[in-house]
Amino acid sequence: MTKPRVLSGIQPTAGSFHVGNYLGALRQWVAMQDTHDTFYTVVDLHALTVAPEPAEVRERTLSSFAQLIAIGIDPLKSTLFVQSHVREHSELMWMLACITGFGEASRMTQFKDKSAKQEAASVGLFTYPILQAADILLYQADEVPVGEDQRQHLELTRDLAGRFNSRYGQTFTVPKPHIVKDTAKIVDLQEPTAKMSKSLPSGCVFLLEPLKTIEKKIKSAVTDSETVIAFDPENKPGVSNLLTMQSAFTGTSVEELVVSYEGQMYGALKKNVAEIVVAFAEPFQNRVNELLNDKAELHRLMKVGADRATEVAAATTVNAQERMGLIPR
Ligand code: ATP
Ligand code: LTN
Repeated sequence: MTKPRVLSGIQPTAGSFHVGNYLGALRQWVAMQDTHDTFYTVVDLHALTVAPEPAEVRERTLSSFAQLIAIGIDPLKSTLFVQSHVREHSELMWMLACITGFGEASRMTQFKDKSAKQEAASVGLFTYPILQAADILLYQADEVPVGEDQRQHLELTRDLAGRFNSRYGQTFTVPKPHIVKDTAKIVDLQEPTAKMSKSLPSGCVFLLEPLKTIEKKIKSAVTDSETVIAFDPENKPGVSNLLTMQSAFTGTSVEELVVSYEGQMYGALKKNVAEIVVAFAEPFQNRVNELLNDKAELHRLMKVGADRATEVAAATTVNAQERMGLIPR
């Protein structure tokens, strides 16, 4: 039996991954390695959409690659690669752009949010979801593990795959999102109505920040004016978020945790969550440093991944080109 294929990507847009990325998506990436044929990519082309400094792109791409390995992505089990190393991503994107409606692309809420925050949004930011569709369709992925915020991009990917298949003949697998409900949205520690995000750093726990800072951020998390530890994301978003985090890191269900906290105050919950996250971050940080100290080995692993990814991506691209009427070289 062949295993179902998985593809997912993460942008190298911050110096460090955060707890939301880990619990919402990356944890699933690690788990799926045993049950799926997994392709994971650091999407550096996507990072260019907001015109970052070149030195920053380089450094963050290397660091993201190292962080993925440190988190548990095994380059022997998974095809782990840098997006720009496989030129087919850009090539397929163009073909998909030509079957995407302008109005359809204009409805993407992440573009609306991100462009509203910028002085001048690029065309690249606008076409970002089409590049994402190419990432996924090149590998004939069956499933795409992501957080809730990516659902609309997955819907577009499915529409494009279906449209291409019906217009030009069966070419692409139509992928499904793999969104784990319980941790699909980790909220900000200071503003529990917003998702935890690197753009709100004060309420975001970065896995590579000093352990003392991690502890401090969690211990000063916003809760509410009650005193009972209960799970109620509507009315007690801060407390519920901490319970979700503890449950996800330890495997103990939220219900069991709530029972175990009976009679205790918020301070106890914060102290435990801080300890648990620090215990996770410490060995993670050591491993990332080790990996970043051996750049030659990192580059070797990048090449292994890129070679393996290219084999699959090139076959899909040639097929799609022929179907659209482009003459093979
Ligand atoms: P930004 O800070 O610009 O919103 P980000 O921190 O969300 O970006 P991405 O690279 O967009 O980082 O996300 C990587 C993965 O992590 C995606 O699959 C996304 O769905 C998931 N993710 C990000 N933030 C959260 C969160 N707060 N809760 C759950 N999953 C999340
Ligand atoms: N848009 C995603 C990152 C991303 C991705 C992908 C996720 C780019 N290509 C392919 C899954 C599959 C994000 O912002 N988190």
